[in-house]
Amino acid sequence: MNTNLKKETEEKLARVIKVSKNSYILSYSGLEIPAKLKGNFYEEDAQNLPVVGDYVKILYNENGDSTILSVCERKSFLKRPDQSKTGVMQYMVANVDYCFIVTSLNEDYSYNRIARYISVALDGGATPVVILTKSDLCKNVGRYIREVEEISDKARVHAISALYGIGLDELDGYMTPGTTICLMGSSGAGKSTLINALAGEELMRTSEIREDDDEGRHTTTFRKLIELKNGVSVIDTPGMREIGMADVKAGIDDTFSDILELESHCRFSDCRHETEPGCAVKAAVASGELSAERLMLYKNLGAENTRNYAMKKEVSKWAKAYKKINKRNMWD
Ligand SMILES: Nc1nc2c(ncn2[C@@H]2O[C@H](COP(=O)(O)OP(=O)(O)OP(=O)(O)O)[C@@H](O)[C@H]2O)c(=O)[nH]1
Ligand SMILES: [Mg+2]
Repeated sequence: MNTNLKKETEEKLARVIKVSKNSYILSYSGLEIPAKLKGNFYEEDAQNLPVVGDYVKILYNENGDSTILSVCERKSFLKRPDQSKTGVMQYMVANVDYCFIVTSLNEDYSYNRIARYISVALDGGATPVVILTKSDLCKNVGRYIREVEEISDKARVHAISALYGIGLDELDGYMTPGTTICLMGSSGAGKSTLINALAGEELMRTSEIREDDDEGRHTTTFRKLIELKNGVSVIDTPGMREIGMADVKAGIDDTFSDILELESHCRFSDCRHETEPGCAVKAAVASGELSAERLMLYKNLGAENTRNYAMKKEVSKWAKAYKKINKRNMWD
């Protein structure tokens, strides 16, 4: 009797491995356990709700749902605007050390998209690592590696073939116990195949890219944290069609720090690098030091970020007001 009482009242630490609507699966003491949020969470902003990778304080219940009491401070936190472009944010993962940006070396490869993922990872406090997959299908791997290296000096890059085991040893350095790695990228890029190769066993389902149909084309359909036998945690995520910019200005600036450095030499501190005299950025483009495409990408991502961020702020203002009205009505 007394032991049961102790179990119900003592706070324990667990980690979120899966989220589906209002229910959670946690890793606790070597077990996968179901959990629900404590009632007061419903007054919180969406960004304060638990996401995959979060450490949470719980009341453990061995007979059913445990209760999540609070979310521990996050070491990193990755977010993007929801694809519906309504200003709602999607909070993806927390406490990730490395964000593997998985891109296959075929038509999936996009300089623009990689720059977006790098900005999101840097903004959220994770180290971006670009993994160019399916190197067995590509004849000029070196050219792609050099191009990715030019996107940002903050990102690392590796070319691999999970199918033939090429380049996987380059990833050994990330595989230290206690490390958390999340994998992000388009559907079919090879995220789950890479996890299986790193794990040395078939943990995740993988499949050929399907054409868009009513059932969608994703093989992985939800985010999940998997604890590998070597003590590394990996988070598999469903393929993303696009990665928008919102509330990640610091990450964009970090990715394009070379342009920021040039900006600091412009005559006017609010220079927009258009027609202003004494513009160091335009001068760098003219001399060939900076490519016009790179400058355009920096400007476009910044403008998109400002637009989406303004929408996000508006939406959270309305969400707060809505919650307040609902609460008042409850007591009326
Ligand atoms: N040739 C080649 N094919 C690969 C390689 N890695 C993955 N594939 C193939 O690519 C297809 C898609 O791989 P998945 O691992 O399911 O892709 P995913 O990124 O997890 O896709 P979603 O779960 O839909 O987001 C499968 O048919 C894999 O066999 C590789 O290194 N070389
Ligand atoms: Mg997958």
